[in-house]
Amino acid sequence: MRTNLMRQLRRTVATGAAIAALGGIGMVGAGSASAATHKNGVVEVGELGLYYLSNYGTPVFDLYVSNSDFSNDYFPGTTIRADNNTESDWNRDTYTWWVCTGYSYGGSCGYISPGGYGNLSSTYKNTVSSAYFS
Ligand SMILES: [Ca+2]
Ligand SMILES: [Ca+2]
Repeated sequence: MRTNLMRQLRRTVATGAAIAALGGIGMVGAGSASAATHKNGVVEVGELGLYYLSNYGTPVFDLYVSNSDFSNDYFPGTTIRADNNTESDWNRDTYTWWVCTGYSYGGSCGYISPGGYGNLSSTYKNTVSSAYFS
């Protein structure tokens, strides 16, 4: 499993490349310097989105790095807890993400392939408490 530090380095490299590419066509704007922003309620490239409701019903808990414990997390901009409270997913990353029913990647774990999305199966619906990419 890759570490979150490696992940941060990867993000830095990717951001630089994106800025260079945009610079060539004159589209560098105020927003272009920020890549995927962890836990801002928007599922961006490089993130896993876990939705409060089935069929991608918002709010959505968006993760860019692994999170071993959802118990201190809320859906961004809300007071709704993310722990044991998600029903559908979208993996907008190039890595495989695993969701687990226990903290620290314990319990049952199931994977979501890069680009994968769907409603969580009965095992994972409203039971996910941690998630990691690998
Ligand atoms: Ca985001
Ligand atoms: Ca957490």
